[in-house]
Amino acid sequence: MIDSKIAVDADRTYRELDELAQFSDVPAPAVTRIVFSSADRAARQYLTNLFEQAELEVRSDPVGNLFARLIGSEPDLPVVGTGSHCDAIPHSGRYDGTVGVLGGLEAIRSLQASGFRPKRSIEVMMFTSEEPTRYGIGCLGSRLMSGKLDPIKAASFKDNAGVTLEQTLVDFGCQGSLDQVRLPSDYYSAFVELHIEQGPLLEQHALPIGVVHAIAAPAALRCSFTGVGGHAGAVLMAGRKDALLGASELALAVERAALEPGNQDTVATTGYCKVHPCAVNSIPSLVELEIDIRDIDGERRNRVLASVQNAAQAIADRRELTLSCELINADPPAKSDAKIVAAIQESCKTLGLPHLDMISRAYHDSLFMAMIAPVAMIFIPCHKGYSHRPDEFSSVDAIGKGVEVLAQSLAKLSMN
Ligand code: HGY
Ligand code: MN
Ligand code: MN
Repeated sequence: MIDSKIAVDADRTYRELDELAQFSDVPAPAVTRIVFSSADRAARQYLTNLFEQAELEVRSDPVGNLFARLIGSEPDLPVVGTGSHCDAIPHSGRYDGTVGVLGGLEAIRSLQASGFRPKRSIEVMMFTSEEPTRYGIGCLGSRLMSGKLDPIKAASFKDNAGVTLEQTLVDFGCQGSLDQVRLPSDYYSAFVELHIEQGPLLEQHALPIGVVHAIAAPAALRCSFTGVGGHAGAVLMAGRKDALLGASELALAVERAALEPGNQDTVATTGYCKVHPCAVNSIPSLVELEIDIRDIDGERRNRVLASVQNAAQAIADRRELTLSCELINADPPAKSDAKIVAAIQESCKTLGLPHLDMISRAYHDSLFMAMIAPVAMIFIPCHKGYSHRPDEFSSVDAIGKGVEVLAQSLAKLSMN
């Protein structure tokens, strides 16, 4: 039987979140921690030290996913997993992802301290490269674990400096080849991810816990327009082929395409724009955009995707620009598993914590873990829903409650 009050040390976790935030390429309160950067390397070492201090069995795989396991009484059974990511997009916050890694560790430590011995081993993970910053595609580590990303294709991914993932992994000291990352489908019996909501609903409803029933379907496009460069003063307006004007029209077309279905669950963003040669007195000859399109309804998302691709071609034709349009990813939405949802809801009840049943508009590694295991997510409130911003904030109380629910849920699932 599980003790209803497993003592979680939320203050310790909060301190660790602040310590982890120091590993950043920008000054606090912002955090920038791009995968395989020196800040990422320092963060990984920090986490490994904490995992080892907790006497967990620690390993990393060829793409740098970290695993820390509390061995159960029946160690050969499929494992109960938890975890999230620690990479952070430029100028973002300290709680996105990290709450799921350090919160998962704290849940395990609190179970250990309570004397609870799981039947199934419980494992906390840190996924490599959940953010798309370096390679343009999110969830690199969990995609490879789920078998949804071809390891040969992944090895050839290049960053903005033109360095392949394969070379970066060698330089970073990762061992093995990417085809060894894929997990067997019975590796996990359950996977539960704790994460800040990255939306305002829990705070608006003054509720401490969200139980996630589905994760929206993300898609990303890379579109580049090639025009004709030239002197900003000497080239007359007539006949110009300005690549940035084509890109600007496309960004507005992306907004129109997202609004057209008239459903709040359809969102699209042009978050990346690279202009060449990027000089005030030179006509842009090449502009590259990255476009993010999501919806909880996969079909509706695909219609928006198609309309953006059509708009891009029409703009290129009308402005006599050359278009290249690459689909980076178009993933299906994920549904949580009813059993895992029930375990989380029961844990909330045991702890007397009201919860909100909700969907996740952000994607998470659970989107891909859902392809190889029954998953669900636990959300905690963050201030005004702010995320991917330096003023991202979640309180020690909110995090403590989330870890308590996680600990109870992991304990339940490890005894099934
Ligand atoms: O973009 C996302 O949804 C996640 O935060 N990477
Ligand atoms: Mn994020
Ligand atoms: Mn995240």
